[in-house]
Amino acid sequence: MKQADTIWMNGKLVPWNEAKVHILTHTLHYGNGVFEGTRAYKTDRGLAIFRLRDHTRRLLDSAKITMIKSPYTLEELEAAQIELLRANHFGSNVYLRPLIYLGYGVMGLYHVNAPVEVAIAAWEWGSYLGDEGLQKGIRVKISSFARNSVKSTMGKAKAVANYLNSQMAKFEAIEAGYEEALLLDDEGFIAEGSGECFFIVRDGVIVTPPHDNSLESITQATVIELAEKLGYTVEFRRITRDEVYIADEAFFTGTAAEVTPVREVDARTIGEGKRGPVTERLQRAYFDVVYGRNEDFGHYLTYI
Ligand code: PPE
Repeated sequence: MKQADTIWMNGKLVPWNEAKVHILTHTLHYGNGVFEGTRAYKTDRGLAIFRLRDHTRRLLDSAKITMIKSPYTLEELEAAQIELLRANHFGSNVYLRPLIYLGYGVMGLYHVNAPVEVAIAAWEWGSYLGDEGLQKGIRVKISSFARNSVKSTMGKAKAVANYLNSQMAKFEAIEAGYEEALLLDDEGFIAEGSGECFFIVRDGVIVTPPHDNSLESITQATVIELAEKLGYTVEFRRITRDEVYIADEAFFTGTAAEVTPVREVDARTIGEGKRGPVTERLQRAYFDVVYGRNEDFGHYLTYI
């Protein structure tokens, strides 16, 4: 992560190194906070935030789900993100991380009296799973951890606490020599990656699991929209691990991961063991959109 000049905290731009919290910050102890991950790309017309409105809306939806009252409106939060990018002089693509959290002042689990704080950081961030991963595909392990069950957590919220599950799965996969984890739900069907949505391609049909146990991914929605425009059939249905093993292609999507091909899952080579043709087409189409090269999708970009 490359340090920037300032971070937006509760309405003010503060120097990067001074964006601090008290040790009794409620979220730090009990995990109720919500965040977003949004990218801004260096287009030919300057820096542009991809799907700012959708990410900001999901941030507020996450807060609603976890009973946190945002002190800022959708419009104010959007303006803050734009202000932050204008104030910092970024030389390359940027990742934005808004966080609504419970601050210092109340201890104990009953959280509604804790002060609500908002911070937005932005930094230059390259490819999430490596440049080589984007081109050649990555090796993935199905996790021994089931994805957070809907019986006890709320996966539609991009909530801080949901990421302990992701973190443990990621650690396990890396420790085992893989690059990313793929989590099953508590019934054994594919849920999502530790921080990505998952797709397979079989006989030219693109398949992705429904959102029963996963985040409603904005990148997934974009890729589906692109795939349908390109004439592909897209199915939203459950996928089992053995179907993944025999898929022609597989890939992850996410704001950070963008469109990352998967070349191996649990020592089974997927397709030809490299980025497949459908994945490559979708990946190219995705980059055309985020870099402002596809006018049909211009409405998804907020130029700074
Ligand atoms: N599932 C999970 C669990 C998830 O965290 C993400 C994003 C997605 C799906 C894809 O959602 P979307 O970005 O709307 O397409 N993960 C973020 C966190 C990455 C991180 O390590 O931090 C991201 O991609 O920004």
